Amino acid sequence: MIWNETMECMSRGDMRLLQEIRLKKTVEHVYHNCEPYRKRMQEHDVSPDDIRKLEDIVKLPFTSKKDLRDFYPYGLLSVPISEIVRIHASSGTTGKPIVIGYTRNDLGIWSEVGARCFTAYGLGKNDVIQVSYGYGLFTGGLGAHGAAERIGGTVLPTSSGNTEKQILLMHDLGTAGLACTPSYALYLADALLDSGFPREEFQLRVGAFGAEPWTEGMRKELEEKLRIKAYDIYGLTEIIGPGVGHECECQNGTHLCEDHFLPEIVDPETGEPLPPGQMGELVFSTITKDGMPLLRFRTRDLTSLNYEPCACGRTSVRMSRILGRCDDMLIIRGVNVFPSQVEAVLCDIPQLEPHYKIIVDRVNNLDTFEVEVEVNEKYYSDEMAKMLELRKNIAHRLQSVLTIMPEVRLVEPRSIERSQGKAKRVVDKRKLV
Ligand code: DLL
Repeated sequence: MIWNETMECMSRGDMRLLQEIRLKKTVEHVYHNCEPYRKRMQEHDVSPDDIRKLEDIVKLPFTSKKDLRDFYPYGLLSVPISEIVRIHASSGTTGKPIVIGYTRNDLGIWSEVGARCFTAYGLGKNDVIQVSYGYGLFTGGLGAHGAAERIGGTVLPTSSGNTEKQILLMHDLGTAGLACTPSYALYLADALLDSGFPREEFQLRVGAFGAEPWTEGMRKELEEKLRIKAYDIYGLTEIIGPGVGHECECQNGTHLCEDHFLPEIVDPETGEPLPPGQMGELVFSTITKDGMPLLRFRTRDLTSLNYEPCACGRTSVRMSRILGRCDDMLIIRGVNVFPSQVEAVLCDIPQLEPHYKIIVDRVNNLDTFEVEVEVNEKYYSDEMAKMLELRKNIAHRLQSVLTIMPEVRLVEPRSIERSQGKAKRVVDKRKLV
């Protein structure tokens, strides 16, 4: 099923024209309404008049997470704050989050692209859709929620966690669509098997899984264990949230909603554009948003684009699975974590040495997250209560910045291996099967 045939099945020529018109309009909008963009464009000697064809996009400077941090919190808004009706946020590379403002129109675009996703998965108004992405500043919960409401589905806003209750509600209320991270879905799959409810008593048909990288192996496992079709949903806070792209019944690439988000692939080192099919860094320009449009935003996600029409009838470009990132961001239980955020917190605690390790693993399909840190000589003691108190304090401080709590291990001074070259502080033992 296709939600918006006009947009999703438009000829490539018409799509280019539409993108061109929308890109020009957005460039005008940010130039006249957002000072940092205007300044940056002037520095690059480019004005809105220079953007006539799609190819001219390369004249525009890139935007990065750093810009969002430098102009935190509202500097990159292109409308007065009175027009902003919602704020979401995701991790920045340091303690401060990246903040995105949405106008009412932006929220409408978001639910529209979300509706395209859920419709492509075969969900509709007769379906109960359980949203087990976290609600709050993270875009997963409210994003999937808006999409499910837009198609007229019955939303079950369970948020993440409380697994037993998730299974009970899934069973009793007849959930047909489950939206959560693929790793949480694997966890739920085991919980479902353990619940004692016979599988036939569930109505579950479809999963909308994203917010972290996953593989064909994980898809197979999820589809077998849950007896569903497992579909990819892609998105990022800076651009809008979940719904930037989605799979269709062919499960052969993630269709991007390119009438709203114009994609490019560039060489992550040089920033030079790469031809279709080549692997590189995904870059997006939002071409319809009002509140905080971003031009040429470097996602740091590695993928490639395929412009061939799809057997489902859609003509929209498809991206291959996200292969990884070209920065050091970790995604732990769906939450973005930068090692630099951990470091900033640890360095702020006087009882600690700046020697630490971040250890991530996956046990029973759930990510584990451990921070090992050296206590300084003056403070290190075998007084248990003192060490426990310190450990608790560190865990809470990390949680308040990262939103997830690591297991903290305090170790003796000078016990973490020193490196000769670049310190290897992150040990990611997860194997994406
Ligand atoms: O994760 C938005 C989202 C929520 C997408 C729910 C899908 C479902 P952020 O927290 O800003 O936003 O994280 C964005 O997560 O740049 C990718 O690295 C990664 N990511 C998101 N979706 C996928 C996916 C949300 N389907 C970052 N496959 C992105 C692989 C994904 N990685």
